[in-house]
Amino acid sequence: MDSIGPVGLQQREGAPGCSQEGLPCPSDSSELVLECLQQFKVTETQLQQIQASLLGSMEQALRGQATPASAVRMLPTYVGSTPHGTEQGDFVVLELGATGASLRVLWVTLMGTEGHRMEPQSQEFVIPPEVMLGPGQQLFDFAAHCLSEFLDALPMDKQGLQLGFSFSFPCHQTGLDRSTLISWTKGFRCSGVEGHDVVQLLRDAIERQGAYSIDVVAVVNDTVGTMMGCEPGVGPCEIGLVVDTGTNACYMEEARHVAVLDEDRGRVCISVEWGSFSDDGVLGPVLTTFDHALDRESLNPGAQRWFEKMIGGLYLGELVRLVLAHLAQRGVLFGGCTSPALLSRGSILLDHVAEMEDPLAGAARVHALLQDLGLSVGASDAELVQYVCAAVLTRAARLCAAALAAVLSRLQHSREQQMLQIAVATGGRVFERHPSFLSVLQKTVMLLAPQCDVSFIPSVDGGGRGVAMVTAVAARLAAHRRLLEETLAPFRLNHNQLAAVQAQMREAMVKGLRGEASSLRMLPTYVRATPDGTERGDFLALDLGGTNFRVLLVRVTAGGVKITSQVYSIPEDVAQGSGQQLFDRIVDCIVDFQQKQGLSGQSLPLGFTFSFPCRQLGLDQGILLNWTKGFSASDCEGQDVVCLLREAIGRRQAVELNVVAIVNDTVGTMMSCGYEDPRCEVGLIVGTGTNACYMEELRNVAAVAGDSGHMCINMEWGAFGDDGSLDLLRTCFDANVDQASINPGKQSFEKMISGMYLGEIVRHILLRLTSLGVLFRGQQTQRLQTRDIFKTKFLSEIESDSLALRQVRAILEDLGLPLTSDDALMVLEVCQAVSQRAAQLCGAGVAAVVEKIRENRGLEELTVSVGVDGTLYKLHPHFSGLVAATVRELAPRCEVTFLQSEDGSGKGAALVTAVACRLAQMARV
Ligand code: 0WK
Ligand code: BGC
Ligand code: BGC
Repeated sequence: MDSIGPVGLQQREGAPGCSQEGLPCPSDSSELVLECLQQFKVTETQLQQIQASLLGSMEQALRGQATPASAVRMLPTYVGSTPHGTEQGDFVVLELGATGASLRVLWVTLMGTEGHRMEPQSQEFVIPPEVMLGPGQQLFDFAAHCLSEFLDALPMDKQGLQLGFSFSFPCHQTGLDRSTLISWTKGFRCSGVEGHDVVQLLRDAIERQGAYSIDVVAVVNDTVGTMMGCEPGVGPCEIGLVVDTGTNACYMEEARHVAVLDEDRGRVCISVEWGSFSDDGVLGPVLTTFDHALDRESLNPGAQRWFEKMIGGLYLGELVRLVLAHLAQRGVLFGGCTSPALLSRGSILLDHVAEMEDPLAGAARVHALLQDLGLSVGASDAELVQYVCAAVLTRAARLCAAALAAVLSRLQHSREQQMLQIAVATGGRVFERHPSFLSVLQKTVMLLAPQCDVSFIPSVDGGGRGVAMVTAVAARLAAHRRLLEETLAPFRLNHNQLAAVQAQMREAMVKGLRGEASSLRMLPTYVRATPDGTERGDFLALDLGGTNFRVLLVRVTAGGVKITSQVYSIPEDVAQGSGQQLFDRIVDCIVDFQQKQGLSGQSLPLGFTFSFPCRQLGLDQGILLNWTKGFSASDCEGQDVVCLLREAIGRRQAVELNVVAIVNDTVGTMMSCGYEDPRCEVGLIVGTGTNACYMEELRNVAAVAGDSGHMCINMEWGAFGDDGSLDLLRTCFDANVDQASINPGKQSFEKMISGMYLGEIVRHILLRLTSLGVLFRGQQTQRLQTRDIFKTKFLSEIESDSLALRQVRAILEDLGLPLTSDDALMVLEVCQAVSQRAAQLCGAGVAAVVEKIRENRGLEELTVSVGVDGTLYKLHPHFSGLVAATVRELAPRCEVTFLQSEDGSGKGAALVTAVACRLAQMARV
């Protein structure tokens, strides 16, 4: 294979185009040809060096380390799996760039696993040179024209056409249907395309053509189409190798090794783009003067791409021509005579080389072809010319083998496999036309990658079927994305919808304050002022209604507030048991706390944060209107809970407690933050439940006598919309959650916002998307059918920016959900949609409150602070930011500061108690 033998030569002195040098004798000619072709000989060592350097460049690019221009690009293709064989449907495929100056349109019918294989229908269109070098719009219009010409001729129904675009140039893909051209190769150089999304350019051209509505759902590199087109029976090909006008390969890489993708599971197809490999260090020694000459006159001189220019079919013919011209000018061939054709670029094409190289018909063809080039072919010329063809071809095949061996080594690395058995799908006319190319390639690969058992599977239709496979997958994913968008659309609230919620809430506030029918009860709390800093003393505080029940000792001194607290649990059976049981449990905890804090026997003033709707008749009187948040203890609703507590204390011997105040957690939170910031006049809770309170003008509070001063109003906005005013926004998922709750029809606003419900809303959406086949391959799992299995805290975890998709998958897998990376992405989007709606609705509520305060005071601008507490608000990565943004949008004349309460509302309850004690003190003196 390495040795190239000599044959006889003719002589002609002084004729134009003939060399003036003395003509060598025949035997010398063949020596001279051999000497000339020597430089096309690439040694095994050189091939191993090229293999190693290419492998190094591949791994550098995978790690996302900036690689010099002359390296491979390693471009992710968003193809994550080899075909399942389940793909079905009719697809149009447009191939541009694989075979140089022609494009091909195919109609491919995939029959899935059951059906037999249908032969694609196709048509090839030659691209005029001025189109390959002209404005990009012209090229894409030409493509759209060919598409409609092809479809016109087809008898099929052409509704809902889905197209896969095989675009064989280096592109940065950001999705299966989004791909930006990096740079043209292979004789193309249209303007206005590099740096642009070629799918959009094709969509625009099809639109301009206006003949057919075609949905371009996928763009694929030809190597990927070749790999995906591999006959399923043969076993999945995991490498796609193309040698046509250009050359390139793709392969299935472990996703975790691709730095630009935050994936840790599964595989992704990488387009190596080895055409741009030009490491002078290892390629310099094998580059010939002919390669340099070819590069100088190429469309992209110096663009390096040495590798492609030594292997790609667009260049092989030219290399042969340059060698023949050189040998002719040296008098070694064709009697030392050249011809204008021999001296003109591109006169020897890939097909010519294939014909001339053909061991059977070759010699005769050589004569015919060279005569067509105006050359007089001597006896030995034909054989010498075949040597030249074989030398150029052999080098190309061996270099290609070195590159393929690099990919095989990479696969051995990434799969930690010593022995690798793999199938390579091959495509391109160099394979089809030059039988020796594959055999040289195979032999050289066995030499360079002896531990790899490689089978070469010629692609049957140039990858058209493979592109249709990818298009089928893309179509399925696009359909899933559409179903996801349709499902989540009702959660995407626009400005007008939010402004409507704000206005409806404002209206409900006014009606509630007037005591008219309203879903907002607007309950007076008998807290008339926020703390003024003069409060002092030790106070006990209870905090019931959130995630945890807490007992606190609050010491208020001149130096500030010192809190000692203990968290106790309220088991569900107690929260949903008898009222007596619940309040006895509360007193047990108090006694336990007093013992631990050495307070036994002391009767400290006690403030009771009771986070449920209570109609207060005074600071220490609160009639429970109805339970919320999973509480339903009997014999409490309609009762004064302060009495219930005192009765429980009474039932417990030797316990003295002085219950001074009952406050809602919103009020406690406002007071607690108001102690630090006197502008804090609003309290907001977004935790298990949600609610808000604010300082209203007493004159506006019909239920309480007096026209001056303020009264803190507990809005109980959780119930907003219970009158149906939110029905336009409520989704079927909200209805599912409401029906399954222990208080259906109640707390509508709360059930769209708060932590007790968001996880359930997400779970119901996931169930729907699974039933639509969009998620988890349509497999409903027992786990996902389980109530409350999807905790709201998962939303906070899944949506945290620092969490890579893989961690999202880990959370979901712990839930026993069989998911793919696309599934994880969709679950993330579902969580985002649900939490975003919750935050926006909450923001619309706060905007209504601060605007009310501003207008109450007839102010142009209002500066106010809002004290906030609640696990969802505090832990969710984006919730607080979205609330603030919505308030800025809906209440632009209010400067609102959100203060996260550090000590919870227990401190606030103690401060309310302290104020009450101070006022009582003053009243006594
Ligand atoms: C902490 C407060 C408490 C309130 C709770 C709400 O001290 O009064 O009820 O926040 O948040 P959750 O615990 O329901 O998330
Ligand atoms: C392109 C590749 C393509 C190869 C084979 C090269 O010029 O950069 O994207 O796969 O040709 O067609
Ligand atoms: C209760 C409110 C409470 C809110 C936050 C709601 O369910 O009705 O009273 O403020 O939860 O805890």
